[in-house]
Amino acid sequence: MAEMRFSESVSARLDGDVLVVAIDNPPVNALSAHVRSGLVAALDYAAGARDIVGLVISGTGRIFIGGADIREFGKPPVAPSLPDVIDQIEAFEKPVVCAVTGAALGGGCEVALACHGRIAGENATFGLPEVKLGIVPGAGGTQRLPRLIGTIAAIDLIGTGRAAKAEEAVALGLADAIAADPLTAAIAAARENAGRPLRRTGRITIPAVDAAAVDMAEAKVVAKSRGQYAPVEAVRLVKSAGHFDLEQGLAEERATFLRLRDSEESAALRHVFFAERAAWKVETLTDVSPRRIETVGVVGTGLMGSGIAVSALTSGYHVIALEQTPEAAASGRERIAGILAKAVQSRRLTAEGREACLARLEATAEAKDLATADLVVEAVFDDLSVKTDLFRRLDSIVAPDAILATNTSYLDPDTIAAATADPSRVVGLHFFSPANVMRLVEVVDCAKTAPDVLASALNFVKRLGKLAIVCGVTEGFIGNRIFSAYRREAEFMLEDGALPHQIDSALEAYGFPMGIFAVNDMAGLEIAWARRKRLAAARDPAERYVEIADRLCEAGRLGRKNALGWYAYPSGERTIDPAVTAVIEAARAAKNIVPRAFASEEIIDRLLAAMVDEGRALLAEGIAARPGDIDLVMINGYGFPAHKGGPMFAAQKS
Ligand code: T1G
Repeated sequence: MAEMRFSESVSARLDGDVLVVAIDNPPVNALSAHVRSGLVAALDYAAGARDIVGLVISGTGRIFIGGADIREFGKPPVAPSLPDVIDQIEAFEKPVVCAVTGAALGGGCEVALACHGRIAGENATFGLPEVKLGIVPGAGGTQRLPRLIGTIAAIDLIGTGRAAKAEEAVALGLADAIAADPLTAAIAAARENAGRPLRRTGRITIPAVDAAAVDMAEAKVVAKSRGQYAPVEAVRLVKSAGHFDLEQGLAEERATFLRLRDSEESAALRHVFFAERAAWKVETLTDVSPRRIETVGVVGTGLMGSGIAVSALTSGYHVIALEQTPEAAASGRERIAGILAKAVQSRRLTAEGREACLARLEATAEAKDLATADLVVEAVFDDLSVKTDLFRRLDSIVAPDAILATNTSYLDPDTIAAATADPSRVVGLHFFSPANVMRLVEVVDCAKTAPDVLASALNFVKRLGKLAIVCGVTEGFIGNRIFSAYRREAEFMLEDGALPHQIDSALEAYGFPMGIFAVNDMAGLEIAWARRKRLAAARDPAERYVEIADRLCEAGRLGRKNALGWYAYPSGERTIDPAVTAVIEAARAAKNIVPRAFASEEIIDRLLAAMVDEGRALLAEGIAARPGDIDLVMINGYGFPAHKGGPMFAAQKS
């Protein structure tokens, strides 16, 4: 039978006596106004057609439904509203079954929850990621999910926003079954249920649970929320589903959703969402084809190199890890195998996955073995002559079209590139440690980097599942330049009257997982100390310079590794150390500074202002392309709270 069209994005065909509705709204099948009206039109048609016994909802393309259309937020609402469409699905007198191929997210998951049956394709995922956008589900998710899978599991999924894969969804009771051909299975299920009493999710009674278990699940979400409202509100709504009837619960959910949708937190997280997508769009790269990368060489298997190797292996690349001696190569291989084993332990990788990774790994002490690499990333000691020597050698070993990447943090990649015969194939890939965990990679577009080399580097980072931010050449790139400015300002405040723990607790209350001094202690104080000593001769004597950190290092306080830094760690716990306070007081006295009190708000304002000034300088110099890129660097590399949108976004708000 011919195709029926219910709106520009919703069509249907008849499979015998079942109406099979298809949503086609690229790129992610969001629930835009014409999708909602199309679904209602299809339901109305099926209700009036006597020979139709049931209905199937499916999505064309790789995503079932990606959720509400985020671009409609802030615009006047257009009827029918999603909650109305969903109520109509649940109340429909004929069975409605969804065939979920790909992701059912947010409103897409809520559509699925309201159906009378849910068949998952093998690649299906179900998730309510709203808290990641600073909102709560707004079309019944917090009320229907606990009815289907229980309060505890619903708190976990909604509170974290994580998606469940098909097998987990079936185990939880979120999906009824997995089918290789979900459409055929859903059609059969609709037909089978015709004329029978339907299982309406909203009518299910939530099984009673132990209050202590609920408290524990809630505490887990709260602990991770870092001061963000949405997860806490989401948990409250899920819990309330046990006390309210559906109608009351939906009304409370809607009210909370509308309140949070207009919140600063949600505006910040939406900014982050769109900035993440914009980051990949590099103007100079339209119509540039990337080179093929299958085999990745990693030079150096220390903490950084082994992390990069693991990341490449788990993303399907062949990896050749180079070390200086066969012994070092063997222990590098062991280090990599160790990280993979931990990933298996924490269930991020299967045992077979680990075996497959190890089968794709070659560890060698022979540089010539890198001849087959399409890309070589160096992660050796950050010393200019070490790196230039290495690049000179690599240049004559790898194929002429292979790409050479440096992971330097502070050296000039243009100088490193100049050691090669063809600097156009050199690019910077600045990973953050531990590289198998941290999502951010600054992709450094060097003076001579060819466009297709830059495009290949971006493609590589994308396949690693990480976030690439393109940046120009400058000392410290985007992140470390801002971090230095922010650290300098924090140290000015120490001299002016604040103490490390006051600054750290202001930052932690703002949403950073750890304050700047605690972070420095973690990273170790000696690298920055060595750098300050190196730069001392060139420093302008008129420039304000805080010596406190130098005094601490001279006193042998190098951070967590020796249990003494900005804090003391007598039993591993961070504690305020009067000896540090004494060093700070002496520094103030030496400069005749009369200390004054700082409120948390002023601390944050000054640190933000320092970040933003440096950010503006980076934009003016053309090092960063967009304010959003700077926000993403600080969020993903330096712990800036995503729900504040990053420093550039936060400054624009205040
Ligand atoms: N609305 C509008 N545009 C969207 C969108 C959405 N929900 N999701 C993605 N896009 C755009 C995106 O900006 C990009 O555009 C393009 O689609 C491809 O995206 C009532 C309140 C679905 C897993 O949070 O997680 O439902 O840059 O590059 O890697 O309770 O997009 O090409 O112009 O990310 O294949 C809940 C958000 C909404 C899902 C696909 N849903 N999206 O990933 O492609 S709130 C979400 C994603 C809600 C109800 C409520 C991912 C994806 P452009 P992409 P992808």
